[in-house]
Amino acid sequence: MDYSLLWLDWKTNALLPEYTGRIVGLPATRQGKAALRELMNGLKAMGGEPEQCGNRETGPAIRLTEYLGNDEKVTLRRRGEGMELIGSGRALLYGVFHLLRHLAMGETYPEWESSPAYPIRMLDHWDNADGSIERGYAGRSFFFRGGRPVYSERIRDYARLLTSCGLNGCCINNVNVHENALKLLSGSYKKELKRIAACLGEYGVSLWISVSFSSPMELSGLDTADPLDPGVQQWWKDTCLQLFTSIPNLAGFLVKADSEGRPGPHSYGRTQAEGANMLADAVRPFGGKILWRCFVYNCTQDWRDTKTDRARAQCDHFAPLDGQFRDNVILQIKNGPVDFQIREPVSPLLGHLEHTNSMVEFQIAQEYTGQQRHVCYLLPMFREVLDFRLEHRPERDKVSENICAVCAVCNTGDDYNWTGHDLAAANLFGFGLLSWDPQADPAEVARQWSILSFGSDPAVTKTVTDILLRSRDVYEKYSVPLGIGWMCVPEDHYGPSPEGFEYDRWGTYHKATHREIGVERGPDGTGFTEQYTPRLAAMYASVESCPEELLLFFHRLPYDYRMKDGRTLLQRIYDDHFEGFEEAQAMSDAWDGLRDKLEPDVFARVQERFRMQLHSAEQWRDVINSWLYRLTLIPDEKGRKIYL
Ligand code: GCV
Repeated sequence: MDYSLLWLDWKTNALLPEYTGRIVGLPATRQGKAALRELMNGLKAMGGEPEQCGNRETGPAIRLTEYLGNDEKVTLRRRGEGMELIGSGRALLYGVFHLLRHLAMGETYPEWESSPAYPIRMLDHWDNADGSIERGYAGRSFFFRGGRPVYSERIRDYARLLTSCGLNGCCINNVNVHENALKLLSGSYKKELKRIAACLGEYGVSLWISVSFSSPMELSGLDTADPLDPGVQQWWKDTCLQLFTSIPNLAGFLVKADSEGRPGPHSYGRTQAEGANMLADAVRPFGGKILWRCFVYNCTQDWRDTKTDRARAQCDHFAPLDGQFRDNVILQIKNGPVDFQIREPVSPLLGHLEHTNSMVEFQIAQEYTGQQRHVCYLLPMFREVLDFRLEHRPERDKVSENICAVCAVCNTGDDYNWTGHDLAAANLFGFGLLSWDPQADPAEVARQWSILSFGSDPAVTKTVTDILLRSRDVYEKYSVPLGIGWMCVPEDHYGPSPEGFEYDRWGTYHKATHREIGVERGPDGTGFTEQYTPRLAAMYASVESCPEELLLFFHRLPYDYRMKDGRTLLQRIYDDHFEGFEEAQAMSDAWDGLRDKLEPDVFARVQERFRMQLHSAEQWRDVINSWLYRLTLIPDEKGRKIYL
């Protein structure tokens, strides 16, 4: 096998309790059977010798009790001296993986009664038909090769990984749908898709595909894709009939429309709701859903235009449409108002949709957070977003209570370790657990992941957990300061380039001069703060009450502005950059201390990533500090070396 099994390796020193020696119960469904197989194989991998006893219960055992249906609620409870797992086939899968995880960590009776917080918990792949991955940092696609989808055993193991951490959906192709990926709709790859869907389905994972809004033109030569055109509507209905009837596990479509050059309803003078609803009507007979992205903004802005603010765009476009979307449309909203930066406020749009389904889109592909060469554990950020109180509706105030689904742009590829950086797999595992339970504790998730991935040596667990939990703050310190965003190299988005985006069309400006930096987003500026409810709007609008980590997201300030601890803004930025690099060095040293405690190849792979991270962190420190020093001519109070 040319890939690892990540946390499903089950190599552990755990002492298995007696009841794990007998398995009772004969699940009838494909998913139930998969659960039984996983249980047997998992226990064997842990050194057990489980015996399958049919339905005979002759002593302490694990009993699998399967209910018919598709419900995801799972119960694990003590039964005499043994355990019982109760649920539908797919719920048994979750139960089995939960049990195995906890046995592997040495827990004897991991009782659990749980339902996932959301019915849709999925990963979005940005895989292209040619096998490349947009913003992919872990090799090439394992879904596509040479222009078409391909089935492989790896997809089965991928489905196992997803289910084992609670995920149940996967969109296999890029939201930017080009070339052969267009044909996923047309039936050309029906056989391949069917095979992939069946494989995912055995593990309770639904297949989704991204489609282009102008498919009727691109695939069939229609002269319009206008959503109100009866010919277009019929085209989508016919296409969906073909597709959904041949692929039973297809859940629906993900659509990026009117975004970054992609076609959409705006080209025909129609609203986003009219566009989404037309597709929703076409998939409805098959129980399908439309995930409609809200990443709609002007990406051809002139940097001299001081009126337009990209942060405002999503609310401006979608908030007025609340209530106009069909009930099988879910608006997919990036966690922040701009684009997956290391620090952004929560997207205000998440609060505005009272009568429309919405979901949060996170990104575990670390596009702006170190590209899986830097360690950056994102669960603390995701928890902050899910816990954020929007203050729109007291009864369901938090983001986590306002949404009906979650997804993350995926960080996997065909690298041996799936995620490029071994430690980046913690984001995949953690996102799964968090999507099941938005209250999951990032520290506990990190601890579990570390034990399951690297074994139970407490020194390893402590070091790995510490590194993960510090990593986001460290990355933030040496990279882009105080919420200002961007400052990375255009195109590949890796490494520092403080003015790289400044005179370009993307609307991501900081407008730094020798006196001040930042865009004013309060009522006297772009008015973005007004998209929040009044208390939050006032909090962000005032420099005094704005959270300091977001200061330069919301405000334009002089470099001698005094922070709460008395330092100037500029000194804070200098300090963060020096400290951030030193802390990255400390994380790398901590990893070096594990040399004798880990498998040599794992140790070496991560050590190599730390080498890349330190090189890049040093660049970030020096480029940002030098740039600001040259701009302001204000020296570092501590007299440290700033390169010129
Ligand atoms: C898939 C950013 C990325 C693009 C990505 C886009 C999106 O602009 O750089 O690669 O396209 O977001 O989320 O649609």
